[in-house]
Amino acid sequence: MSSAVRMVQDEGGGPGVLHRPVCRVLQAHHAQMATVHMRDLFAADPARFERFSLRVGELLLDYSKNRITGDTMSLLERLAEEADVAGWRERMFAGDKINHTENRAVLHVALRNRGNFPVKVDGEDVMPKVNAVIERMGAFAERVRSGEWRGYTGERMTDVVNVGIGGSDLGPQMVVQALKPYRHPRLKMHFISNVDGAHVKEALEALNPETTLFIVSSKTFATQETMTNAHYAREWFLAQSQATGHIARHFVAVSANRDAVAAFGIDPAHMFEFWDWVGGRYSLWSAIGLPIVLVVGAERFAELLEGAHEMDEHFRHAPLAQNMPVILALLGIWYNNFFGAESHAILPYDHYLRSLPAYLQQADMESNGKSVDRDGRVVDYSTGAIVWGASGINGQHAFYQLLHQGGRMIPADFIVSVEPHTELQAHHDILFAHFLAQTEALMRGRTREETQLEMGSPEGGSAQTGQFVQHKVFDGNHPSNALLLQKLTPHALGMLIALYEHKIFVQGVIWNLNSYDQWGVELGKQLASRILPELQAAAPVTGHDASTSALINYYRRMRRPHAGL
Ligand code: G6Q
Repeated sequence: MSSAVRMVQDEGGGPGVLHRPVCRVLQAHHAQMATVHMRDLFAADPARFERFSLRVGELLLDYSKNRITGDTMSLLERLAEEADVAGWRERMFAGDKINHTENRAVLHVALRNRGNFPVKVDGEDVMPKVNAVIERMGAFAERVRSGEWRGYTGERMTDVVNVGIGGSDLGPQMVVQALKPYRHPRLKMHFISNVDGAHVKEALEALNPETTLFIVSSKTFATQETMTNAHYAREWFLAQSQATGHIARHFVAVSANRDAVAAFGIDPAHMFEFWDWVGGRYSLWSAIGLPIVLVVGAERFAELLEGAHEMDEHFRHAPLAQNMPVILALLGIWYNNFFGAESHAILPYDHYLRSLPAYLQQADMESNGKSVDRDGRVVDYSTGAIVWGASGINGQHAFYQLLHQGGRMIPADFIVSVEPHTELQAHHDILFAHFLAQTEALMRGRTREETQLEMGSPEGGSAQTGQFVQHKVFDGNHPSNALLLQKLTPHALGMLIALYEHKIFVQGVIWNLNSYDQWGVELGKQLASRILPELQAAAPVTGHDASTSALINYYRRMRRPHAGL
């Protein structure tokens, strides 16, 4: 095992929850389990699926294809207990400022609190303002959807452009894509995030300013990429409409910064508010979800919130041993900290969920990609996994080779719906068969004997000498979870996203991290603001390392002359 993979140390001494006594026991248990093959676990226990699967509403989790026994799960549950997952969970739901480095509560759960029970921040119940914004979003969306809201020439809106990045882009984009079957027939949704001018240019090329509505989505209203694109969009719009007075009908804002919205020229009456206790990557349930409401309507958005709330209730009240987010989190800890797995794959077998891996990549890696614990100490165990993935069925023809025979442990979540959105049942059966085949192959593998037998068969080509047998052997024993949705409805999607949010929360608690700040994104921003004027400077630049200075000077020499210089 490379030293870069920091697992629980034999000799404790360092800080952190992974030095709890139960970790020693887990480590000893890992030593036993390391050589156990799941094939044998299944052979020994016909009830393994019943034992290691769990249903919450329309979501089924089969976690039987993991390298676990009942003992593994009991020990991991003890770890969750010792780390006080239950206590931290209550602190989050109660509005405590668990994001201590920013002195903020973490209350995305309040945004979908469909029970409407009071949630207090600094003694104030936030529910009235949460409900008021949801209502305003619904009313506004209805006006746009019905065609009552008209552009400056009296036309109905046909296109909505969300200008935002990171948490103000990935969530709504993923959900709008996932819920495409529920979309409004007239409104087309576009997302502009990249400050590469090609993104905004290409997106606007096909649009008509008279029928385009812009949502400038930025919590801070100061993000350089978003503001650059928003200003460009404003110029593009004004180039045709000619009057700043028309902006009011074509630009709305989603932000926590009223003054900056007004300074941009958007009427604060057309601003949808959210609050500092909503983290960017947890914000799709807030006004940041406005594109979702516009595309699928207020009722469907409410269903999305209700699904998330159902998962919140499950997470809050189910015992740890039958708690879906807790189970997923503990399995992740098991592989990360005891087997040394470095990454985790998200593999949706659903065309509409193809952006889920990118969404979860931010949710997870920005939350738990940290190595300083809540008490400011550098940890000596590994934390957030590298989350990656893509549409599973396409992945089979691309990167699955490495999953099967690359020799690494890469735990994977397979996500699939029982009922498709199209009437193409034959397609869906094929998709479903492949999902099952992959999880079975990863788990079982194919032994040398089985391979030989197959190669000796007429299909396998008996003429072959057998020198390639080893190439066709699959070790198997690769863990995977299967998450089955009945159908990809707004409700099921809400449950699924909340499931992962809480999984991330639990892992953060066990690793003793603050999952809700993101200091790691700051340094690059700071340096970019220094470098930007240097790119346009008249004299050669020094003062960076030799590489950075040389690259700046190369760019200065080689770029097109700037019109403004
Ligand atoms: C998410 C992060 C980050 C943020 C973007 C956009 O948790 O904080 O992705 O959402 O940087 O920020 P603004 O909404 O302030 O533009």
